[in-house]
Amino acid sequence: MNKVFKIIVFGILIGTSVHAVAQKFIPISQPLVSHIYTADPSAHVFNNKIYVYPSHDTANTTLENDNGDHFNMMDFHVLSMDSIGGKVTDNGIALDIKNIPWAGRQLWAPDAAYANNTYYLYFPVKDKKDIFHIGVATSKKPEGPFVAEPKPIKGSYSIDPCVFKDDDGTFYMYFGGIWGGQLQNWRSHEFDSSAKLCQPTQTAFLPRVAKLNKGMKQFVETPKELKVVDKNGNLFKEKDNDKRFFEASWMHKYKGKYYFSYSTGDSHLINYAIGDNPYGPFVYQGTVLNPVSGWTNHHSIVEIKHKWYLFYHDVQLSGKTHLRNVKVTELKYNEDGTIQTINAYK
Ligand code: FUB
Repeated sequence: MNKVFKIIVFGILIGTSVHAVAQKFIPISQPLVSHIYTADPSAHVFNNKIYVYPSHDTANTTLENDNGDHFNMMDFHVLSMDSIGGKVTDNGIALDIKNIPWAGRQLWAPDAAYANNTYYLYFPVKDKKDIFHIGVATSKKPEGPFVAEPKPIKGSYSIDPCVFKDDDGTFYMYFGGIWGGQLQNWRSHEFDSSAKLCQPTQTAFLPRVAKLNKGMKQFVETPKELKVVDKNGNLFKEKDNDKRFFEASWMHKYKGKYYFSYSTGDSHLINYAIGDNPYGPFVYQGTVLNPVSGWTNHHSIVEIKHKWYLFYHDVQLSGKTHLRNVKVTELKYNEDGTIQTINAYK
């Protein structure tokens, strides 16, 4: 464990917030924009330009709780830039919750994809019964504005979609998140409002994956569990909360291998596991990003002009859990394909 990480963990143990501890250190990168609060950055390169699809955090009076009610977002803005370190453009409102016919509240972390001469924006939002599903909206331009489909994707549930295009052109959606993300309510393919979180010795909840159809607006299969296992092939237990999946799936491919990365939520890490195909199993490798200031940790990993980058967020601008700011830093691989762990503070 490096020094900064040890101190942050110590801070958590003695009850000091991650923010208060991390704030004493110098951030390795600065917010991409500071005129609005942004989080959960899903980055893509479209037409040689970098597009970042973040959540748009807004100030509200909702009290902070474990369900994440204080993350009460109302719209999306797409950010774009020609190069890393270059000028960042906020392209204005790309999709407003009031234009999503089935939406109730809380527009959470989105992702985007390009196919069929169309840009697709995927987003989780609670429906009018307060149940998260994943929706899709389309545009002819990567920055939108996007037009939402009248209903959520059939068979979708929970939060944090990541849409990954494999080399053969097939698209897969990875998704799910426990606690406020409601994955615990979907042990079967029906919502169970009485469902409970796992006990410490039970096998932890697993992320989900489903292949998308050619039209990009439906699954072609019932979502499957994605196995993340240790080096002996064992699934993690809930008590292994510094390793098990919590939310914020991301998939990328490096030298022919599939890298599934995710947030561990209440232990605040971005971890990763490697597999040989899009469905896994994925073997746990370690940590991509140590805890950042704020409670949540959420990321994307993208290749841009032969270098790899980690997009992430912290709360440098506000010091408040639900008012975050997106950032980017370079990500490096070791010769054996493992990822060099990033500390967001010096
Ligand atoms: O932004 C709301 C939620 O916080 C996201 O969906 C999670 O991944 C966490 O970052």
